[in-house]
Amino acid sequence: MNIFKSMIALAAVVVLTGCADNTYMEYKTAAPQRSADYDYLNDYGDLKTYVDRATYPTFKLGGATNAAEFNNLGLVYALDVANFDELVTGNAFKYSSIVKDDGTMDFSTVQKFITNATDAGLSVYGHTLLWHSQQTIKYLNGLIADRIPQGSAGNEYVFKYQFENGTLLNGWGNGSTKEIVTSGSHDGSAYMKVVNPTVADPWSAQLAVDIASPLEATKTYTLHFWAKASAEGSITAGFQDPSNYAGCGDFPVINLTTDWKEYSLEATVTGANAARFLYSIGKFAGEIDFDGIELYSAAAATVELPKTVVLYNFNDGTPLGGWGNSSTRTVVDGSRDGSKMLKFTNPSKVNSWEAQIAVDFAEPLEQGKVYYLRFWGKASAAGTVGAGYQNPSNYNGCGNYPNFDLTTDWKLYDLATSITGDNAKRLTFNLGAFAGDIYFDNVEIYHMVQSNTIPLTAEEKRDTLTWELERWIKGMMGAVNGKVKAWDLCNEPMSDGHPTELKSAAVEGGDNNFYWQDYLGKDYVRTAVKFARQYGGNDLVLFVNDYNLEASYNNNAKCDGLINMITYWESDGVTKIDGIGTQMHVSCSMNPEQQKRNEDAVVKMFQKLAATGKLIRVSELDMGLQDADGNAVKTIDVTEEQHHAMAAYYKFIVEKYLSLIPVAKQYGITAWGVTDSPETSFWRAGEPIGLWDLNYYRKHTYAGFADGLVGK
Ligand SMILES: [Ca+2]
Ligand SMILES: [Ca+2]
Repeated sequence: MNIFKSMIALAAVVVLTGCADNTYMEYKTAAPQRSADYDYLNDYGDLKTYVDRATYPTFKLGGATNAAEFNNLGLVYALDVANFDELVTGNAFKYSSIVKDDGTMDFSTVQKFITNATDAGLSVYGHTLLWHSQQTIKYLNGLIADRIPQGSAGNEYVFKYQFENGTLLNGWGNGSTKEIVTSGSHDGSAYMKVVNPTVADPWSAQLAVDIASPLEATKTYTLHFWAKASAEGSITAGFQDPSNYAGCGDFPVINLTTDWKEYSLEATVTGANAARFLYSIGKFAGEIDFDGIELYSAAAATVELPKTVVLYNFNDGTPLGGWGNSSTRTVVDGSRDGSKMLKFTNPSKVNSWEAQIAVDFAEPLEQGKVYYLRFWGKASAAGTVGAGYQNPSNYNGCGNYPNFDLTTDWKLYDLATSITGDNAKRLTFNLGAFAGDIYFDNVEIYHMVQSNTIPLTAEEKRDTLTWELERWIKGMMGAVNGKVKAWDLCNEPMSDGHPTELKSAAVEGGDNNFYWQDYLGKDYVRTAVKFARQYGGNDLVLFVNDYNLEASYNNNAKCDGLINMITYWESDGVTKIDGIGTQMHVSCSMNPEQQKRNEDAVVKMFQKLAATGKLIRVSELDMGLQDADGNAVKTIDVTEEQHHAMAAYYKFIVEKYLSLIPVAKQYGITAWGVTDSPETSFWRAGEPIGLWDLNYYRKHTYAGFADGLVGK
């Protein structure tokens, strides 16, 4: 049967009958077109009926679903309601599903879903509050974008007319006249007197200033002037393209009064050749006096920011070069921040240049420019030493820093000098006059650059994103209004390559990822727990959820890493994480040795998780199939034998969960692959991950899952 046609037929049935339960009844069993090998599935009940409620009272059978499909109240809804205790949505609760590019939050799908699920007697699990994927990157990056400096660097004037030197504006039309009056302006100074004898069209009498180069399109300019008129009335002002007389932006209408009045108006340039400024005064008959006419724009403010030329923290164990008097330069532990540092040892006092540390650059420093030398230093005794730049080809000095005093305590030095010679490609510390040990760390050369923007400091980014995390969690908790009690507080924190560490952009990358922990630090989960309980109540059940905890290839290293990280998060005595979610996107291997390793690692994981004493949830159980060579097998290629192997692995996993996790700590198991994955899916495309096939007919895996629940 053509799957596409069958899906169309299915959709039609749902729409026509409008009764989801009846529709679902037809599809809950073995497919009619399949062999008799599937007939036994007709005898199975709905999946959740296999949970032994007396023995496992807290166990919830969960299912992942698509909120929009569920909200259609059709077949998916009927299947979910019949088979599961609790639902989790694949995407609807995720940050990028709710937070728009402008930061507004839309919880309508979430709220509709919660209403439909709870009305049907199901609970809803929240997935997820804190993650690196499916984040609204544009909005988040905007929050921590560079700041524009406050204020302005002053005004950039296009023209100024004070009329003290006798220069008038140009002008024409309607017999209008203009002249300088040498005193009597608002400040007693000279001004321009304009007379328009009769009322005419506004543009028939004009005052003009032609501008040498056109004003910048889209830029806003300020027109400032004083004016006084013989009667109240109005005139206009604006920009024009003198080649075609097209308007290029107008100022607001100018209402004249009979007293001197100061005007300050803004207009934005709209055309490419705004090379003329105009007052259009034709509508006003009478005398207008002008003074102090200025057109200007605000110049962008700039700031000076340090720019690093080189920075050595010695944490990779590499020392700096140098020579002389049997002095040594080694990297040792014990810097002021606990990191590695450079240790310089000079056995005896000699001339300052006879024992040196040297740093060579690829490019010479710029002659005439000021370079700063900043470092932490301390020494085995007090003393005075120096540093400076050198041309390494002829050893000529190119600028010396002031000598600096060493002390036996750490001190931050920040010295300045100009480069006074060419080919300044070497920095030397001139240390011969000091006998003993000198320690250096974070040796940095920098210079100052002008910038129109200011990067946020790490602290500002942390504060901003903490604010956003609070806004997001508060918004979500408000939207679910107490109806979602259990949450993936944090999803997938641990690095695969470094399973004892958190993920970070530097290691994991991904243009579409946003690693909150990179900005908020390791304690970001503590912060999120605090907000979740503050806005969602202390009775929330909060999980940290991750994948590959059952991985055999690294002996469950990620499981260990996650457990240790949770121990760290809780070590503040305040943070409480109630449970651990293990996703279990597993694969069943047709290689018996590999499958044995898979199963052993699943057992080990459950044992490790059980030992934490936390609630344990299998949060996203689905299963692919690997052939004996380790290649993923597509659904269309799966043999009956392989289907049965998958069913057996499902049974194994469910049984091990029930037997290894203490009953009181069994939150439950959620099936992520309810149906097989379509070829077009982003998730395990075309793979046989489901308990149902794509036509919603039960598979052998359904029986395996059910048999595991009852321990059959
Ligand atoms: Ca004046
Ligand atoms: Ca260091």
